[in-house]
Amino acid sequence: MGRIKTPGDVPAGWSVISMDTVDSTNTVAMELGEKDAPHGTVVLADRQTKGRGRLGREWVSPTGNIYMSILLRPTVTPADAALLTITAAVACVRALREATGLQVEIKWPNDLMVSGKKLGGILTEMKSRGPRVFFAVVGIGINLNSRAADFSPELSATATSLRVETGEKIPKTALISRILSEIRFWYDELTQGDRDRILDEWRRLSSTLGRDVRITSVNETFEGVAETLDKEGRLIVRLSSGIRKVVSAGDVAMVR
Ligand code: BT5
Repeated sequence: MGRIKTPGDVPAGWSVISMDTVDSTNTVAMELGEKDAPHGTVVLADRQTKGRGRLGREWVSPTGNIYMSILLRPTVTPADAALLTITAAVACVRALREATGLQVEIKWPNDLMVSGKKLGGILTEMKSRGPRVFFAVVGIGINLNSRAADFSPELSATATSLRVETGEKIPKTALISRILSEIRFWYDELTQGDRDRILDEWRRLSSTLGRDVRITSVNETFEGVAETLDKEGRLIVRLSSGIRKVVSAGDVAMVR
């Protein structure tokens, strides 16, 4: 499986498996989940050959950025699992803001944005057993050291990196430790603490709420105002007719 190294600071009881090249850290972590690897196993890679986004999309994964997946054995129901993405987004944005001072924001449901461009994304996958989540994998990709010229012409209009935004090369290990400790804190809040605190923090860190948005889901596209996030992590959108729609999956584009 490649060399194993531990970044400076990993939350107590968690462990890190670090590899040079993998197809996808999410795929590796899902396989480890099937093999009874413990809660808190973190899979890190320098690059991915088949990095994945949602709905079979590609996550472009050259060397120098963060690709990491965390295996969790949560005591939540599958219906609550959308909150894992919400929780991870809060953790990542807090860590990124603290580390860089950049105004990183969350675009519902899983985008980490800065200056209106995509800095990173989260992909949560899970395996259920009966009414429970047997395990979940939270995958995080963050563009750290890509330069503007490294992005394909297609991505350069929509993607950015910490290096592009700050003009500096960003050390990876310290940032990973910071993200992991935030994830641990907010994950404990989700499973044992106050969920409203996570939702409030998400609302505070989001660029989506209060905006005119266009929602594209598997079977429809519509526009409205993104009003709030509900307790299950769904987006509530008010149409011009006044009707409110509850969106549990889809893509958001800012209209104005
Ligand atoms: C995501 O999907 O944003 C989830 C990305 C999760 C990636 C991590 S890396 C570690 C772990 N292992 C994996 O295999 N995946 C996770 P989605 O919202 O569907 O966005 C995908 C879209 O983002 C693509 O269709 C492109 O338009 C764009 N994109 C692809 N690569 C990008 C990049 N490096 N930076 C910015 N945008 C990118």
